[in-house]
Amino acid sequence: MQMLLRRTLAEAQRQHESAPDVLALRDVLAATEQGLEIESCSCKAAVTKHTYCSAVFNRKSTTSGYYRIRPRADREPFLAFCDMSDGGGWTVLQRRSNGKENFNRKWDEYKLGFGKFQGKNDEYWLGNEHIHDLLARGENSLKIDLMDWHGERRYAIYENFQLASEEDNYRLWFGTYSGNAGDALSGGSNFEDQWSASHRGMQFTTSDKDHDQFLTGNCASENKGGWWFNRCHAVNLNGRYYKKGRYSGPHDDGLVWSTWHGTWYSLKYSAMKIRAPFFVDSESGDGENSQSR
Ligand SMILES: [Ca+2]
Repeated sequence: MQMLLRRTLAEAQRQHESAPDVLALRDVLAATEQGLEIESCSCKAAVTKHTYCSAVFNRKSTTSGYYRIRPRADREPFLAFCDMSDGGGWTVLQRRSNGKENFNRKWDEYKLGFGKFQGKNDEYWLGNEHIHDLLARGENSLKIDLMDWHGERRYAIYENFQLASEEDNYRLWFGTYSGNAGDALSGGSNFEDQWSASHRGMQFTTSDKDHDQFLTGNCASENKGGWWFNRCHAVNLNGRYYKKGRYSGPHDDGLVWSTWHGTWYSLKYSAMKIRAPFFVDSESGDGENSQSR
């Protein structure tokens, strides 16, 4: 089986087959070599075909929806939304779209994941443990899709997105930025902002587990959601969902991407999604997201 896959992969690469096909084969091969399983299910109506999730992707025949994936053979499979638009092959880690889900939650809920895994716009957090396991499989790019209350869309891509294990409190790492939303994860344009608000190298903080750099308080308590807080943030996609955009209050606790609309504007939509960098190189990243599809 592995021999056959290797041969097929080599053949595909020789013939410059489309990136998704090559990647799919590479993933399947890697999975079988590591003894891992990647399976799919027909759990909900959104899944119309029995196919692999990120492993087997075919732009023409694969449908976005919830698939059961299993990055580690010694752990149970779990549901995640596979975004087959926007170049395809994306595993969605987080989505905000309507404010129906409560994101002001504790460590264990962020660890294991929460939300609704049914409709294509349902809000959820995949879970730090699942995200860590997915990222441990190989290099990944993170793409963040954003939309404001006028329907305008922006995006940010970060290469080499990584998450440490729980022992290191899911410490965040990411590489080079590209996109049109601004490099808010790095904290903003000036040194002072970066010192206080860059999320690079930060551990995850929730209201019940404080690992931020804010010595006299807890950023997650102030900002109503778990995140890789510094002192405190330039980005908080897990903040409060305000239904108008501009908001005010004692803390800038909205769904924030500071380099686009500032910290006192709460966005209408966000999605965090990952895939192998091979895909990103072959696509320019058009800023689209799957929300209207
Ligand atoms: Ca603190």
